[in-house]
Amino acid sequence: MDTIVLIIGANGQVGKVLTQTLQDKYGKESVIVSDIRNSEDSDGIFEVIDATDIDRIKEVVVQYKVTQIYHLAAILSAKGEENPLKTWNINVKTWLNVLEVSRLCNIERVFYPSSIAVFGNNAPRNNTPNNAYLDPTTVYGISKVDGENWAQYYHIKYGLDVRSIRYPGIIGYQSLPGGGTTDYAVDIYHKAVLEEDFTCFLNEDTALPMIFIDDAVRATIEIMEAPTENIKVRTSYNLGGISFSPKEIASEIREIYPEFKIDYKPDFRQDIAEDWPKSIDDSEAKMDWGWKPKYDLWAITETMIRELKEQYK
Ligand code: AKB
Repeated sequence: MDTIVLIIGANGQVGKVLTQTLQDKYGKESVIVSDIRNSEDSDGIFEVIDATDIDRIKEVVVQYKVTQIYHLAAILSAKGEENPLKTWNINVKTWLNVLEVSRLCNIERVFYPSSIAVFGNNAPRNNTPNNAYLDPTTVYGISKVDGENWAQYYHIKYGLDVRSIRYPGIIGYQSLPGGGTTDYAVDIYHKAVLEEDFTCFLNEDTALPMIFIDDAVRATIEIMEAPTENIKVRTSYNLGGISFSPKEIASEIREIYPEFKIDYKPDFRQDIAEDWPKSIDDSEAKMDWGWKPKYDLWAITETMIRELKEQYK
């Protein structure tokens, strides 16, 4: 059977790059791109889907004979705290709808993005293992723990082939992330290239796990392509890239922009970051499906600055 992919929540930071990569891989006619709002720069088949509406998801799946779903729609950690009940409702309901449609329509493979936000105060902060205790302190984190467990439930009970990664903060130049605690690590490059000062909402020493967008998208496709027997964790896999603090990223940026200035005004996102891991142990992803990150902080910095300079020209 030919692979027909549906991407839900495709207008976001991961969705944009994943769409392009999957279109290159399978052809534009085999990738159904969707989001709650139309996308002006969408190239290919686009369907508006409000993923809280299960009938609408089913309609598109049946119409295009979809075989794989990537469910990317979610409200992130910082934005989620503004309206916890709405965040819970959207994050959990959309995911349950995707799982149910996948079960009813015999979808072959489903992707679920989890996050380092699943960890809380009772997990080791350094090199946090895959099976560490999960007691998140944001509604986003709680919804992701819940989503991971539902993924495993559908796998055990119905044999649905759901695969999931816990993304660290993702750094990319293609779009601005919205509503996350790790967003500063994208904004900072924009300010540097515009030769403006940057005010960071985290303290200078707050280290968090991060990953470059190319690595994040490659990991997503690699886990989806891995042989079924290699996927041993059916909740979610830790995914490591690198780990750095605002002070460290600023110092890398100064290698290119020596005049770059940063100051620190921590807000409520500092509390969120303090409950998250500083670094991640992703040995299970490495062992089970061969995960290997490519970008270190210097490679990210060089690429971000080169690409953003082009964009701002
Ligand atoms: C966020 O900061 O909320 C996200 C995440 C780590 O899941 N980038």
